[in-house]
Order: sequence, then C-alpha cells, then structure tokens
Amino acid sequence: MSFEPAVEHVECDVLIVGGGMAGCGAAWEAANWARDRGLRVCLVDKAAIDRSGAVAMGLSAINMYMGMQWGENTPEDFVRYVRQDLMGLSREDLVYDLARHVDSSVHMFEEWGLPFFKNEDGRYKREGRWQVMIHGESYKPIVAEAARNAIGEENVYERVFVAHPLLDADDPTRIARVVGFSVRDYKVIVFKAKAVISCGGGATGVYRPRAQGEGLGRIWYAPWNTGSSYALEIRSGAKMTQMEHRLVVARFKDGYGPVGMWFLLFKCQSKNALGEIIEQTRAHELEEWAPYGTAKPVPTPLRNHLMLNDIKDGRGPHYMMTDEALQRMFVEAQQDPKKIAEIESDAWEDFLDMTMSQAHIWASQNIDPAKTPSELILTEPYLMGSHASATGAWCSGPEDAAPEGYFWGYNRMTTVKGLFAAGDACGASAHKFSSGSYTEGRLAGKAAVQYVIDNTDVRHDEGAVTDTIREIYRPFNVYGEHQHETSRPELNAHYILPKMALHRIQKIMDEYGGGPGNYYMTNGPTLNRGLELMQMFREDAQNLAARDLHDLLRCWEVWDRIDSAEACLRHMLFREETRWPGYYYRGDFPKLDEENWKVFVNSRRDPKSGEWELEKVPFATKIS
Ligand code: SFD
Ligand code: AMP
Repeated sequence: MSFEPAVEHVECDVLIVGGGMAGCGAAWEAANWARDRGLRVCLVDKAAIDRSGAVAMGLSAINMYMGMQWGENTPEDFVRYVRQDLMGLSREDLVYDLARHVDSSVHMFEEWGLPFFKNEDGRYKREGRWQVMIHGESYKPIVAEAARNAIGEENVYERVFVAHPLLDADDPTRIARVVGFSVRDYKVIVFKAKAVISCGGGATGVYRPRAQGEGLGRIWYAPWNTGSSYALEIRSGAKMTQMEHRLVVARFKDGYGPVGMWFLLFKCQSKNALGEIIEQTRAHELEEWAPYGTAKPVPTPLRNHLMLNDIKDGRGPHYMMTDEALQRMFVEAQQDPKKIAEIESDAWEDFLDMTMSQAHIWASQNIDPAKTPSELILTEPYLMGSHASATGAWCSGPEDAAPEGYFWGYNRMTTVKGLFAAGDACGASAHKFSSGSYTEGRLAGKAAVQYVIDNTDVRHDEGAVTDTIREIYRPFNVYGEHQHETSRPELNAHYILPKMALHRIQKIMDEYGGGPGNYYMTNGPTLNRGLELMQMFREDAQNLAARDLHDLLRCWEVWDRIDSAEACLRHMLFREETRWPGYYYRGDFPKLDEENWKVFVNSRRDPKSGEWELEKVPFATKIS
C-alpha cells in the first residue's frame, strides 16, 4: 500500500519561489504594489529565509553599486564593463535596467541597519570600481526581515521545497500552480497563483567538487542552490538562455575564500611557484582572444585561462601573496600598531563575514596571512546568472531599453505566461551579485503584480495535482516497497539513494561536460556520450529512494540538477566555438568565432514530449 501525504491548498495572487536576495526583493516590491489592491503575495522557501541562500553566512562587499548620486558611474559605464567581462554576450537591456535601479536598493539596506565602511566624506568605501565594503555578517537577516514585514508573516512558507510547476488547464503556455512538500511534516502544499516568480538561485553540485569525502559540500557557491530555478523554468516549458555559460572562479584553496577584496582593495598579487606574475609573463596569450583579450579589464574567464595554462605547464601551485600585500600596507601605515591591527582585522573579517571556512583553514594550518601566502585554485563550475556568468531563463526586458524582440509585455517575464525570473534564475545578464539580484527581484515583483491585475482567468486541472503529489512521494514508496530486500539500506538492487545519484551526475559532468578533471575540456563526441549517459541516468533515477524527509529533499534536488545539467550539456554542444576559455573549451572548435557565434543560444524542452529544441538568437543592444 502506498503512503499518501496530507495535502494543504494555498491560494494567492503572486507566489515567490525562493526567499534569497532576489526573492526578498520581489516580496518587498510586490507587497508595495499589491497592498492597496487587496492582492495576496506569498513566499515559499525550502529553508528559513533569515539564513537561506548564497548570503546565508553574510557577505563582506556589495559588488554592484553605481554611486550615481556621487557621479561615480553611469548605468552605461556598467553595461560596457559587463560587455567586456562577459566577452561580448549580454542582454544589455537587462544589465542597464539593473544598473539604473541598483543604488536605491543599496540605500535601503543601509536604512534598514546594514553597516557600511565609509570614507571621511560620507561616501561608501570602494573595494573596486563597482564594489563597496560592508560589515555584512547580518546582511541576510536584515533583508529577510524587511521582506517578512512587507508581505506579512502569515504569507511566508518556510521549509517547503518547491518541486513541480503545473500549467493552466486551457493554456499550456501559462503557469497556474506550483507544488511543494514540507521538509518537516508529511505534507504537500499546492500553491495556486496567478503569477509565479522563480528565485531559487543557481545550481551547485552539478559538477564534481574538489573537496571529497569529509569535505563534501565545502564549495564556494551555496550548496543548497541545487538548480530548482532552472528545473521550475525548464519543466514549465520556458526558454532558457546561456546554459553553457557556467562559472569557474579563482578561490583560496580548500576554504574557497573569495579573492575580490585581496585583488581590488589590498592590491594583492598572485604568483606561481616560480615567483612569476602570470598576467605579465603570459600576457601575449591574450592576443588570440581579441577583441576582449586585448582590452581592459581582462575578462574573468581569460584570467582563469592564463592560470590554467600555467598549471598545465607545471608551474603551480599559485599563491595569493597576502604576506607581501599586508607587509606593504603595514609600511604605508608607518608600522603604527593600531593601524596594523585594523588592517589585519579587515583581512580576517572579509572571510569571517562570508566564508568562515577560509578563516578556519588559516587557523588550522597555522597560516598568518601577514607572513605566509595562501594557495589559489580554480573552482568546479557552477550554473548561476548573478556572478561573472549568465545561465537562466530568457526574459522580457523593460519596454524602453529592450531592442526589438526582447520585450513581450512584462519586465522579467519568461516565455511562459505568468512565470517571472530574477537573480540567478534570469539569464544573460551577469554581474548582478547580491544587490543586483535583489533589484531584479523588485523589478520582477512589480511587473508580476501588473500581470495579475491584467490577467484574472487562470483555470486548473485537478487530475494533474493528484498525479504530481504521487510523483513527489514516489521515492518514499520505492523505499517502502524494497527496504527489506537487503541487509544494508545503502545497497539495494531496486533503488538508488540520493547521495549515490549525486555522485553519478557529478561523474558524468566532470568527465563529459568539461569538468576540472579534464581541465575544463570537452568536444562534440564527448558531449554526445555525456548526453547518452545522462539519459540512462534519468531512467535509473525513476528508482530514487527516500528513507525520510531529508532524503526526499535530496531526491528532488537530484532531479533539479539532472534538468540543469542536461540543459548545460545541450547548450555546450550547440555552441560551436570556444567563447569563454577558462570556463570551458570545445576541443573541436577551439577559437572564438565572432562572425557566427556572437549570438545567444536558447533552448526549450517540451514539457509533454521531453524533446529539446535549440536555436541561435541574434545579439542586439541600444547602448553604444
Ligand atoms: O565576492 C528554494 N555573492 C556576492 N555578492 C555580493 O554582492 N558581494 C559579495 O561579496 C559576494 N560574494 C559571495 C557571493 C555568494 C557566496 C555564496 C559567497 C560570496 C561565498 C553572490 C550573491 O550572494 C548572489 O549573487 C545572490 O545571492 C543571488 O541571489 P538569488 O536570489 O538568485 O539566490 P540566493 O540568494 O541564493 O537565494 C536562493 C533561495 O532559493 C531557495 N531555494 N526554495 C524553495 N524551493 C526550492 N526548490 C528551492 N531551491 C532553492 C534557497 O533556500 C534560497 O533562499 S563574492 O565571492 O562574489
Ligand atoms: P570575487 O571575490 O572573485 O567573487 O570578486 C568580487 C568582485 O571583484 C567581482 O565584481 C569580481 O568581478 C571582481 N574581481 C575579482 N578579482 C578581480 C580581478 N583580478 N580583477 C578585476 N576584478 C576582479
């Protein structure tokens, strides 16, 4: 006999899936427009939003801030910067739209109590041209509190994992519901909504992480961002873009500490084992990647590319010369003990505020950063749309800034009616970071309310709900049916537990999808074989088993990663060039091809047949 969960029904106008930076921004803004119209805005998150998502631990900088009131930068400046870093391909209407609004979000964070580093003239202290420094350990609770207050505590559903979208009964190009399950009680919640905003973050764990065994889960990007945004979008039939544009970044080794503050604020240099600065010794290698390789700043993927070439030539390890940088700063501070203590405190706070594992590594390995350099490494790839990469849904831009064909009625609406996307979930506009993701949530929230006002006639299909609930609980029933057919629960011929399944995805992606195990190299035949194996894995994953609610969560995270990973493989296969060396390489198309491939790659998976279609979409911009 199969196990059936309790079912709760929730009805609202706007449903926000994921209460991270984008989700909290969406909640705050949507509430402002919904309140006087009597519309209900709900937010659902798999965790507790005070400490959920990528900003759970906090952050030490806000990486997107124009400083327009001080005349520091214009939105157009930012678009040109992103164009260069992304090697030519961005939805510049989306980037521009964020840049013109982002400062107002940052000012609200300060109003709500987030402490900023300030200069004597009252300006925010700059880390680099676009980044400002914060004491950001409590960044997320501050932002979450504002979201809670805006929509009301009764409308926040926490510890509910959203697993499936359902489309309108009469119009399969329109979203009508999402179904989630509680990770605390044996209960499924069916959310009926007129508009849904996909804010579930990016996808980690798709590629095999460098840390294995005891360190599994210690990665740079949030381990609980498991591809749910992309799965929600793909399963709704939304067009996806740039799913091949996975992010690889240089990080402090093993603790995954970010490098921005060290490079930009502390002017720290990195050197290889021979003491060489590879940006100098290998500068000539950038020429073949013109026009981007020969312009400044050097794009993030090309910085990786130089490091990777150096590693392959056996000139590693590479080090962040924290010792040289700090000693230089101590001299500049005339060895004043008070100033030295302040500099050291900033150095440690950078990690204690956002990646405390790096501070643990320093402490546990007896590393005093003022005396010893730290190793650097390139990460495994992450799928995300908010750092120097741009995976996500293909979304409508704002009417005034969007070139022809890039606007279809509502800002940040995907190609599925009523389904919006923000943050990592919205593609082709990188460099949003925390503040831009929040701002994009606000833009999507406002547009979603407008959509609800204009569209009131969504209808539903009860049959689909019953089937979906059964499907969500299937791993429990697989386990229940076969649990006694083994003496060890981890090994059973009839099922596969989620951790084993995770290892399988990571093996396929590392070996066939250009993972670190192959120096990020792949080609057509390798990708095709990867897709065959992924297809076989999809069949095996029908037998995923859950022993408890925790396992059930992990099973659905696996499914979300499967959809994300498959999209990534298909996009890499379709793009017949190497646009972002240092992120991944096509061995059969090893060069940048501006003539044929300065285009977006978009895909759509038919929700009924499971067939994928890919296409080239022309690049267009209104900004010079
Ligand atoms: O320097 C479901 N980021 C940084 N941004 C900055 O502005 N400054 C920095 O200093 C940054 N650095 C940094 C950053 C991230 C990390 C992990 C580190 C360091 C260590 C990047 C930003 O954090 C990032 O760009 C934004 O947070 C992205 O926002 P968003 O909303 O797209 O993702 P989210 O905040 O992770 O939220 C996702 C939410 O979805 C929930 N969720 N809920 C229900 N059902 C499901 N199935 C769900 N799946 C996920 C999550 O729980 C979460 O709440 S630096 O290194 O770059
Ligand atoms: P990170 O700490 O690497 O996530 O980077 C934080 C911010 O600094 C992002 O805006 C990066 O693009 C930027 N950044 C990091 N390293 C460099 C570098 N070497 N040159 C220019 N910008 C950088």
